[in-house]
Amino acid sequence: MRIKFAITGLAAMLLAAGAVQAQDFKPRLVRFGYGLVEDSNQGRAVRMFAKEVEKATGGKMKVRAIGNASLGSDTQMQQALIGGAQEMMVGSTATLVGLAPEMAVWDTPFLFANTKEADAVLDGPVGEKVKATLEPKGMVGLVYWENGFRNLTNNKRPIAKLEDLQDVKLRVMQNNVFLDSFKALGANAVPLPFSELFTALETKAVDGQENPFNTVLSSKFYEVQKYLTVSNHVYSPWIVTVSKKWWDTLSPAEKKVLQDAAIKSREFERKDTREEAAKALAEIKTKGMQVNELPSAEAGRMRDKLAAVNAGIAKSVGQGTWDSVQAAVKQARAK
Ligand code: TF8
Repeated sequence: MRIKFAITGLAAMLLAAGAVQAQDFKPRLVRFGYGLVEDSNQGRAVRMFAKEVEKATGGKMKVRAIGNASLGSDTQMQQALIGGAQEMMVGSTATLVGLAPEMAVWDTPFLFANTKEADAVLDGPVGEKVKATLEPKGMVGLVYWENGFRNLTNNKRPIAKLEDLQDVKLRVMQNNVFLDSFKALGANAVPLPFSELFTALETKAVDGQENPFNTVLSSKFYEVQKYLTVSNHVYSPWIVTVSKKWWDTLSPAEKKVLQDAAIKSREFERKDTREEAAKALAEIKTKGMQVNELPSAEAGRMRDKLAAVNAGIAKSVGQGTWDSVQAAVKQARAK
């Protein structure tokens, strides 16, 4: 009798535990879109995130990683998230500026001197505050990922001084800070979605572009670009976002799984990106690109030219946010 009772009790307990789990995790499909190719730092991190979520939900929540901008450019995917037609994406904060103006603060040229500063500021209170501005717009920001410091490539000439940017038809992200920055530097800046960039370079519709080493490699820009100039002119991050419409249908346990997996993916992604970037320059050279470093005096001249752009960013993100970011950078730099 006793044993039977114990067994029934155990069975009841197991059933109850199962019921809790079934309630916490509904079968769900997460379409997670991104713009780069599958074999890229972006693709690897999305797949890592997918595995984490599936493991944590016992396979209840399935994450389908959809790369190559197959679900659309960054801005198209953002609209799909807002409308609830797509659950998740990762893309540049720069492409969110039209919706969430404060994101423009991350496009400030020469804002961070190194990744330590970037991590501290983005993961700190002001990074959180800027991320939170997405919610009223219909998206929930989970974490920032590293895209990397951006460098110039083009087919006209090595950029050894400010004047070398003159008349270079340079593709920029679809964002006024990038447009204004490169116009101020004398380039002929042309905004284009990333998904159209390779073709634009190949057909010579534009002469050049700017992106981190990792992307120059993964997107094979070396096939259509001759010169690479190490300029590190801006660190403009990626951000992982969720459809707010969909987020609101999730249980607290499901939200926690996504948040925890996002943090794990951030650590994985930054490490992976940095390891790849450290080896990238040598590989870019073997692919035949001619590489030069932008002399620091010339970077300084560029900074001077960008004073008015910086003032414009401060105005559009609000002086409070601008000052908080500057203070956070200063604090990180002092550490
Ligand atoms: C760019 C960005 C891209 C990202 C990516 C498609 O140049 O650096 O890497 O937007 O998510 O557009």
